[in-house]
Amino acid sequence: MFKIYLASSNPHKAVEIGEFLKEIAEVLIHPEYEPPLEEGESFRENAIIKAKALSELIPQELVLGEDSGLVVPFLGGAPGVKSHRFSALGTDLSNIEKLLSALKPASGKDRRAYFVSYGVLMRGGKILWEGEGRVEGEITLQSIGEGGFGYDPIFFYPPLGKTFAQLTKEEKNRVSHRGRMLSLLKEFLTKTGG
Ligand code: ITT
Repeated sequence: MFKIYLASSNPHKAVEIGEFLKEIAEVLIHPEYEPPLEEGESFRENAIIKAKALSELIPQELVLGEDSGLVVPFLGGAPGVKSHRFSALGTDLSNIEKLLSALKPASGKDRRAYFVSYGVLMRGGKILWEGEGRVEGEITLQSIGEGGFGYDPIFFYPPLGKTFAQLTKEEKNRVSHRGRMLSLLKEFLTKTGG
């Protein structure tokens, strides 16, 4: 069993990641982790910034930095790396409201969007593994469903005919950007030998 410390302040991510890796790793939050400023211009840069911040605190441990977000081509890629702070208030509700109003002029085809999750596994400040997961969908006209977090209620996933907020944690992990990134990480960990 691996022990992996997650460089994140988002409890929803911790639950999804812990659930996904539970057979192979114990996923922990370090109480002294202070989220660094995410000043990178890419998901990869921000994932490295987060992993490095935690790795400096506990250099002997495995740490995972994850940066994710929603990319809407009609909006030139926004909210992208700024997904968490898209609206001035930065709450899930205000982010969703801002996105829905920005997409008012968009036709059906222009409502395409995809989620990205970039993961970086580090020990002692050195990258041991990195990988990316993506999932494509469409932005709905209004929120549907109660589960998940962030933009899940307005992210419609055509193969299942539901928004991410209508999926169970297991269903979301099976198809999501984070689940796809984590299955690559799991492959790496399995090869390395737990
Ligand atoms: P940490 O940086 O501390 O991990 P965070 O929530 O700020 O927490 P990010 O910087 O990676 O994480 O921002 C990701 C944002 O993208 C997140 O706050 C959501 O708004 C959105 N997002 C990412 N994954 C999502 C998912 O699975 N479902 C819905 N929204 C998601």
